[in-house]
Amino acid sequence: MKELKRVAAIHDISGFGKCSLTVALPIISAAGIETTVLPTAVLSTHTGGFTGFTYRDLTEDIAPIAAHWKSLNIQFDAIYTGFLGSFEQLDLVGRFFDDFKTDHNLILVDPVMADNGELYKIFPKEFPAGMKKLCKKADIIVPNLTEAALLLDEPYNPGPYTQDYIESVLKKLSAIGPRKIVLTGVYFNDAELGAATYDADSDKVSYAFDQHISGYYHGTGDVFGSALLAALLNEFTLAEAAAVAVRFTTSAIRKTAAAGTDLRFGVHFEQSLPELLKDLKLI
Ligand code: PXL
Repeated sequence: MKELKRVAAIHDISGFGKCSLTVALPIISAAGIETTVLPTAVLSTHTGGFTGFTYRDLTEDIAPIAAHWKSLNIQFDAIYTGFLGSFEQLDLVGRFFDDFKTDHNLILVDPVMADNGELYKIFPKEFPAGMKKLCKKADIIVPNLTEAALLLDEPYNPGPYTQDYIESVLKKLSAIGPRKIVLTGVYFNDAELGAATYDADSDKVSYAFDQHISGYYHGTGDVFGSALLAALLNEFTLAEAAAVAVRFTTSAIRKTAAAGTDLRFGVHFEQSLPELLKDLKLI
């Protein structure tokens, strides 16, 4: 048997609502990859549409956890970050990258901070500038189109998009530093929704689309990012990995829509895991 690949997943854990670690851990593990978790906060629910949630900040634990892992000489094939709650957390995670980056591993930053043209209410308006600094250290970033506009300090364009617009956004995002970009929420018509990728090393752009199911389903960015990383670590190309992640996310949304679940409660990714594993040729 080959050694397992290992990811460090650095996100909050929102007890209810299926996002961040409650999504990353099961999806990446199911794809045959060891998932080490660094929880940055514990919440009762995510912050998207719930009121009265609890929030236990774990910022103080980040450096000691990293130091302990370092003392054990633990190495990671990828470091995956998502929701980070403060400038201090952005700084600490940047230092984690400096400590654990190697010539062979992949730093994937999902700059979770906004959707539908709006910065999440819990973030100050300066937050995107802090997130941009973290993105500079990443090999691959996975923004949606709202996050892309904030990273580029440009007005949000609600779409439908043109290929020219998407390709110019991809290239400007890559100029921030990451060699690979995966942009989510891309659509050229109302029937299909998906992702665009750009690889600066080959100067290649790719697109992956699936059926557009309307509605704002919470946690889909984390489902997408986790499946994307799982595919990349299973040796799929960037374009193939984005297509796998689009299919998996759409499948989970389709099941959630059919069940009529409250959109805040997260998507039924659990029931789509067998499809993901088939797509990844693991079963
Ligand atoms: O899915 C992104 C996310 C993760 N974690 C928390 C959130 C959100 C989005 O709202 O609130 C705590």
